[in-house]
Amino acid sequence: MGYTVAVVGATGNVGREALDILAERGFPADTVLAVASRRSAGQDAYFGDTKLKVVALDNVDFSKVDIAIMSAGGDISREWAPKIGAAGCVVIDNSSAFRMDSQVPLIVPEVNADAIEGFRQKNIIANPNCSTAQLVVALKPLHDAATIKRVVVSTYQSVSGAGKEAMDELFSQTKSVFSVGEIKPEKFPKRIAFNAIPHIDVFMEDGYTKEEWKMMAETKKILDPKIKLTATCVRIPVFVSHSEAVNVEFENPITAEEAKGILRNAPGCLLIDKHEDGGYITPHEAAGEDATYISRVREDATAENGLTFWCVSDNLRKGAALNTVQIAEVLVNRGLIEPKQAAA
Ligand code: 11C
Repeated sequence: MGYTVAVVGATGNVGREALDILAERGFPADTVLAVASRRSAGQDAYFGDTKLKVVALDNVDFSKVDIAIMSAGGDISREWAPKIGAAGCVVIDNSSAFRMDSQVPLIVPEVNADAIEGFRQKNIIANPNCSTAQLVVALKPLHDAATIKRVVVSTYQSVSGAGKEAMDELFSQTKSVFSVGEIKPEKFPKRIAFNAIPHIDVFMEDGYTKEEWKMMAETKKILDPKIKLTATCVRIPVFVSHSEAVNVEFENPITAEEAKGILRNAPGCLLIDKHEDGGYITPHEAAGEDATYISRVREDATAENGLTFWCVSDNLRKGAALNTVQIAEVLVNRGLIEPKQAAA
């Protein structure tokens, strides 16, 4: 007997990707529900080749559902995740609503799968921000080898992180540049076509943006609270995949060759690093893929034990939907939940 899984936010970028990935990886589900707002109810969604009718969130009896993967935004999660959890369904939440809650584990399976045990407190597990997920996958094996003291990261983030309308805005602005049409930013604070915007999410009091703050706070919670991290997050005109330029200072010596050897064998990482034209990964090539790609690993001569590298991953997959499905797999593979239908 398999599990009953609900994907909440099934019509959004991440929800559609989650349905695809559940099917691709053969998740042991007997029943998959595509769930969204009342406005989207009745639309079609696809679980592999199976067509599903989207059902409205308030019509689902979550006491009969084993796992709910939620990607419907922070407001919906804040309202619904506690209710769904209280109904006995484990919520894997992709929003930022519960990430810093001490009773909610924040999980990247390659990094801190053992922390998942804490989910029983609220029946909620949080999925990190996309730019954090790929970063910690790359940092974890290096931290184990030489202990990270400080990280300086600059991101180059795709527009899909901001949703479907943001992707449409890049598309229409790009066409408008060549057809003399007026360019009016709507979703983004400035024109995104042929531009770079150093502003993602809201500003905080100290001048950082919330996206930058999330990278710092989530890395501490997932990997190690002692790691110091400063980030500059930038939106660029790319549809899918976030890129990051990462500079790391370690407690102990580590050479670029040692780091490459470690990253070559690290879970979730794929090292593509040749010192020749095209011997590195770009966002275009990472889109649709599961790995966190690492390129351009080199020693930083300006720091005592410093390394610099380039890291790229599909923000809708490892940064969101894939990570939520991997968390669901940890629950199942470790026998932490049983299908309710079997219990009935
Ligand atoms: C972006 N990283 O690229 C954001 C999207 O906290 O889950 C994800 C926001 C979050 O705009």
